[in-house]
Amino acid sequence: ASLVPVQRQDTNVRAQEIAKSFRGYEDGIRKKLKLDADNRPKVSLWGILKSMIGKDMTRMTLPVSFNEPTSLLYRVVEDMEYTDLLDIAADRQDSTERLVYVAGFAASEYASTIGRVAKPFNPLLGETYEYCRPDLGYRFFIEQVSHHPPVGAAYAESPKWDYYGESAVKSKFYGKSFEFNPLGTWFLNLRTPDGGSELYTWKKVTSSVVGIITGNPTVDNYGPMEVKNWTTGDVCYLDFKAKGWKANSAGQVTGKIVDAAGRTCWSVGGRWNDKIYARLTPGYEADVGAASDAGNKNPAILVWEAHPRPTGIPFNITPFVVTLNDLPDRLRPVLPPTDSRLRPDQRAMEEGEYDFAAVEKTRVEEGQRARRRMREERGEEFEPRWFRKEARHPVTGEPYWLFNHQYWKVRDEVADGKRTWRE
Ligand code: CLR
Repeated sequence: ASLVPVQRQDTNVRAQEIAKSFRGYEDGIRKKLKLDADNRPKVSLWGILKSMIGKDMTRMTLPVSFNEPTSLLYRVVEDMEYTDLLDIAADRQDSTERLVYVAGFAASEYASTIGRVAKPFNPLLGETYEYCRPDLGYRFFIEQVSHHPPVGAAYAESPKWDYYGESAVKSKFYGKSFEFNPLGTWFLNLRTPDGGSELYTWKKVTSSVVGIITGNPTVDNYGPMEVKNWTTGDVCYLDFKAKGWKANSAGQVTGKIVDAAGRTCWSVGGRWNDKIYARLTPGYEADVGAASDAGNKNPAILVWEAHPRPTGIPFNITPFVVTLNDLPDRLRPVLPPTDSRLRPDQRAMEEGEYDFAAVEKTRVEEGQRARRRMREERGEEFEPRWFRKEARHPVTGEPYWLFNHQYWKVRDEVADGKRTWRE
């Protein structure tokens, strides 16, 4: 018998497999954009939007100066900024403690929304994006599988976990606010220290832009979130509170973890724009936060803390987002022609060439319409290349996008010079 614990054997094999995809990322992450300041023309959001009440964002034509140099695909990868929480979760012996960190991860996905009142580019049908982090040990892949409504299907892999799901957002402009309601479920497969694995799911809360009429637009995130461990039956209930009138009311999150027997074990609290704490509260629920903690025998533990947000990065993006649209010379030859990094309009936007970005955006979107007409003439339906819609998830029973696991295999062969992406 081997002395290596089961999970360690398995994680080593996975780590080696994933590391094959790191070819092209040898130069490390990008620290800076070419541009020092974005100089976008300042236009009033309300001036443009007031005639569009009741519409959803996909039906609006907005000047390109309302865009940021990201796309809806990039906005999904942004969720991967704090995957260290998933690595921590995977190493915990106790399932409720694992849930503390998984829930912390789910809440961390909102930190980067602050100050980002700008429209990401709409991905083209069949557009793909890959993102590897050799330093953090994961690879991520997403494909735009539907255009109307826009849907992206994603699959991320790390030695100790897989994270997958669909990003489909219903949006509506109400005048007072612009609401973004994510519909898809996110799935997390976590490999536990005993060699087993657990399935967690959650759905995203609502994002909204408020303060449009008063000329001070800000992003808020609010609503209930249920992070469920389907394997053990533990559930974390989080409540993202809508921002009130008080200046310091933004970002509040409270919640609790209840085990399969219905017993509360942890209380959770903090802010999605700052820190999340948890406190062991067996059989009861309590306030959590550094301040409420003096003299408590179960002090709150800091679960998550937002990375610093240096000012002065163009478009108000985060340092993590700066790394996304990077196209190092070594990566270019292994990317498929569908990769977002090759989109000329997004590249032009990032480099401050707004007029050129607008021209290129129109051009690539016309190409997309031509391809659709061609399919219609031939009586063909678009089929995603890397995902397939399944009617029932084996555990939760809901429809979901099944990754065919071919992308990274094909990429390896392309990198070895054995084939091209088109074959
Ligand atoms: C929320 C989390 C989801 C993915 C997602 C999709 C659409 C995003 C939304 C998130 C956050 C808010 C968002 C929205 C698209 C446009 C909107 C970025 C990331 C901004 C704030 C709207 C700006 C106003 C325009 C009219 C200029 O998993």
